[in-house]
Amino acid sequence: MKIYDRAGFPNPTRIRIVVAQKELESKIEFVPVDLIGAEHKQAAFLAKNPAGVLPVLELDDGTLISECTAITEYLDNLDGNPELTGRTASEKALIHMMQRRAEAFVLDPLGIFFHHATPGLGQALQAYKSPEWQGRTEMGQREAEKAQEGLHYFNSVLAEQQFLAGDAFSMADITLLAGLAFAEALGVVPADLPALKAWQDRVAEIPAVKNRSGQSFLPEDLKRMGY
Ligand SMILES: N[C@@H](CCC(=O)N[C@@H](CS)C(=O)NCC(=O)O)C(=O)O
Repeated sequence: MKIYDRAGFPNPTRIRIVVAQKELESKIEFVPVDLIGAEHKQAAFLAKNPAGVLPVLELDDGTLISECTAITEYLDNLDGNPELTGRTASEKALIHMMQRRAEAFVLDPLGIFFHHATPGLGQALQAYKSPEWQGRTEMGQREAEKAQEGLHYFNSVLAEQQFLAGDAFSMADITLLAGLAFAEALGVVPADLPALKAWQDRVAEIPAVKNRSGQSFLPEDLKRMGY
């Protein structure tokens, strides 16, 4: 199998954690995509994923799977023990509910904030930016605030339970980890979130999160861009 990705970006890192958790490193070839050079917007990559985003999983028979949740479902089910996406009907439902909340409440608004209210990936990749959003104006700030409200919500969930979907580490935790790391890179994490912080420290000790197939959570690309 091949995974097309870019070191350290939030969504590729989600899948690196899954690969590490499922001990699939030896079965996967990681193919770096030049995201800063807009390789993912060229015809060859768009043929693999018309959404023009990373990561993408390519199976040995040529089947292409994009979207982190779909890739996670596939990799998690290969060994017949879907620990990250749920073994029972109710586990599956709760994990998908909480992971979608982590996307909708944190990752999605941060993506809009990053792309429209900050320099984002740069002029070459983002010729269009909402003009009224430049300079972190009110509209952009609203997206950052939405993500902060989301982090407060997860703080309240984690004050009651160990992990987002109950008492076991799951795909939902991985999505929130990526969201929180993105929020840290953008400097928008609220100060007083003790349960969220305790969860972050706890989850950081999970071997797959520690190792995550060699990827850092703060992309060198973003550091170079001054984030
Ligand atoms: N919903 C997608 C999101 C993927 C995504 O937005 N990936 C980012 C990297 S973190 C990307 O490729 N961005 C490039 C761009 O927006 O041009 C998923 O779950 O895989």
